[in-house]
Amino acid sequence: MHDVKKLNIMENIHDENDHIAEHVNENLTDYGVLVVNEMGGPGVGKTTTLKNIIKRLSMKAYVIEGDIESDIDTKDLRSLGITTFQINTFGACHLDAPMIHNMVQNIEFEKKGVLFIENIGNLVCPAEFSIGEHVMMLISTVTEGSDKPYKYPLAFEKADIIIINKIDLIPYLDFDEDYFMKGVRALNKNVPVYKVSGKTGEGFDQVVLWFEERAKKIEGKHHHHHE
Ligand SMILES: Nc1nc2c(ncn2[C@@H]2O[C@H](COP(=O)(O)OP(=O)(O)OP(=O)(O)O)[C@@H](O)[C@H]2O)c(=O)[nH]1
Ligand SMILES: [Mg+2]
Repeated sequence: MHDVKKLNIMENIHDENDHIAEHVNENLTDYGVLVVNEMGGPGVGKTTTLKNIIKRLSMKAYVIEGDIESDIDTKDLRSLGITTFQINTFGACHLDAPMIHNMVQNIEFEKKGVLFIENIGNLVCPAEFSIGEHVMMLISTVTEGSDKPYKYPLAFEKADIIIINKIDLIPYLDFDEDYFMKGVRALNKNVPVYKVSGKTGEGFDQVVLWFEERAKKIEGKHHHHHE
């Protein structure tokens, strides 16, 4: 009986969250803004990836930084001239749609472009909550080990693009790419996977091309909406 009640409450929380997420998504689609939910464990290079993508991107970039505490990443991005907003959850292990909804109401999207949302460093909870994204970008690394798709399947299953970061460290590690990719493909047959180094910048040109192509689809919708 208790389990049934608990299940219903969890379902309601997810329904409510998904409803608001849909609203956020529609709103930003209207502005011609592609919304990217960036996920990955602590220290995999989420912020480093954003810096590498944004400096190569031909479109306007907006960033929302999600952290339990601190505004270290926000200060870092702002020092580079990147339009960045901070959300602190003070405990919660993931961002949710109401948090994003509240934040985007205060952002002036004066140009079309891409809104990158760096989620809380965590490979589990963020995968369970939609925050209005068009694209779920998962950052993985060669330093985490090749077994991560098998142990944290939901994030890999839901990803629209997967980045394997820190490839400059491959010579010092025993990352088994075949095993890793076998796990990825079992969960997500067609997801594009890009190997990059946030340190050297290797591989980011292709990632940026993918985002520019993906963002065009939003623009298309945008024009259509006003015709
Ligand atoms: N060698 C190497 N180091 C990297 C690479 N990318 C990131 N780092 C380093 O890894 C550390 C963490 O990078 P961040 O970009 O802060 O990672 P994050 O995922 O944003 O971390 P949190 O926001 O704390 O979860 C930093 O010291 C980076 O300099 C890479 O490709 N190669
Ligand atoms: Mg970060």
